[in-house]
Amino acid sequence: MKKTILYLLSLTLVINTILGGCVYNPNKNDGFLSVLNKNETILQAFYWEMGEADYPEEEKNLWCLLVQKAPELSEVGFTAVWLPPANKAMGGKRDVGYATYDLWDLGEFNQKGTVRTKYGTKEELENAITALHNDGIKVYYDAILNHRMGADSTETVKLSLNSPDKPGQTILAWTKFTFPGRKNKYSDFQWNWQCFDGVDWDEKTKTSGKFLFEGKSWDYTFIWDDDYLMGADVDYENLEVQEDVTNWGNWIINEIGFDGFRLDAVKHIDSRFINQFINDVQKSSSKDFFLWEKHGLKI
Ligand SMILES: [Ca+2]
Ligand SMILES: [Ca+2]
Ligand SMILES: [Ca+2]
Repeated sequence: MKKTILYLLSLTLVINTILGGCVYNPNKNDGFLSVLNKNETILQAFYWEMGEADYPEEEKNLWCLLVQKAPELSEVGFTAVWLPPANKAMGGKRDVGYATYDLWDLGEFNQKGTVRTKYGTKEELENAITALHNDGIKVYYDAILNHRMGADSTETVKLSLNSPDKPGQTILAWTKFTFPGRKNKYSDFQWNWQCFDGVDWDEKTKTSGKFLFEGKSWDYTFIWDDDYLMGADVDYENLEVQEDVTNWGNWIINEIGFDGFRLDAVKHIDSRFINQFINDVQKSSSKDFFLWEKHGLKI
């Protein structure tokens, strides 16, 4: 067996037992957790490392590597791969992908100083999905929906009297996302402070805190008052936000070809929206798509 495959195997998250109780199948009428077929095995096809200096040469282009390795992955028994967040993130091509900037940019537009993401271009990603499917392997998207980072510009925003920090004061928040490189392709929705509940940074005074915007309230989460995690926290009570993110989910499954999602930080996202997102995306597709959250899906 080749060295690279051994290396990938060493990174494998074999979830037969780990995830036994954490899988949600929206097609099940009972709505309860279902258990994976015991022969299903997911490969976590990436690891967390910032920068490029220490990345092995052959793994600098993950999407291309997966095209090459698809037959071997199938041969050794993997039935699915968990890919890293494939969208453009704040740190451009050095970003592992969790600092979501633009969900609609899968390495296609010159944004954040690069067209490609850390893992390659959109075309290379689509080639990887095709190759993996051809070898009978399903492909899951690591969806980072809780927050946005790397806004294109700031806005002056008044804080709620209920804000944990600086109640009633005004801050300068990084909340304006216009995606100038994408030029409204796929979606013409542009984000401003009203798409968020709050942020953790005041650019005016260069201070950090937990800032809740005026007229906003933290979303309803599984654990009370657990909405805020980091960055510009998305307001899933905003109907336009709901529509754009749901459209994106439909696109990822039906146009790009993914077979499911790993939902990042789902306990920090409005539970009502997550339920609706799952149901809407499932309704849009004939696939029985797959969902999980690393620490247990709480919906
Ligand atoms: Ca809210
Ligand atoms: Ca949140
Ligand atoms: Ca929120």
